[in-house]
Amino acid sequence: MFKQIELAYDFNALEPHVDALTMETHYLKHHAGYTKNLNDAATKAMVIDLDIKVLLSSLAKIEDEGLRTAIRNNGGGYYNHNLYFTTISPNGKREPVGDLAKAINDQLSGFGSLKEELTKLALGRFGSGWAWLSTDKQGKLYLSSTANQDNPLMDANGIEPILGIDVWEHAYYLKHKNLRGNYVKEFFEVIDWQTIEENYQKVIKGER
Ligand code: MN3
Repeated sequence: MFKQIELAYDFNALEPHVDALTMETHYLKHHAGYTKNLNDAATKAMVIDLDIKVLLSSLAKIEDEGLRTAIRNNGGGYYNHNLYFTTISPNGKREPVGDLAKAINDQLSGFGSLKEELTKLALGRFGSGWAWLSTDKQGKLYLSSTANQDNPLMDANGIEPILGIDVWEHAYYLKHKNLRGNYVKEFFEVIDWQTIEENYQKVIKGER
């Protein structure tokens, strides 16, 4: 069984940057839905006991096309939101820390430039999708965006996301309507870079 992560904060804890109704709907409806649908499809495909990362990086092994698509969409939705909801918090570090901060400075010309590039990817994604900061096991950073609930794990090339910005309209429409740029700007105000540094360490130490 795949289990939705528990939130470490209340739905209203990220106000005024992310509103309580968006948080509640996103977690209790969208994320819970992906989780349930993943469990249903993974049970039928007999992959319910696999690690989610292994499952997402080996989708081609699922022979039934309908189940493969269901697991890609809902497994992506499950994993992506487990990451999303843990990388935001009401009182986290608002700037990169530790080895990740150094890597961002060395490889991506610093935090300002990272923010700019990620924002560009988030706003440039047509329709629904995600913008990602990822790393490989050597600590090399990558910026990318994907459509739908796809993510960098699905490329099966050893690159793992450590931060994802959800740009589906359900992530911002209740508060920001069509203004995705306002949402992305506010989202940076609730990112917890301590958690993302921990994600980075887990990948380079092979613990994820
Ligand atoms: Mn979402």
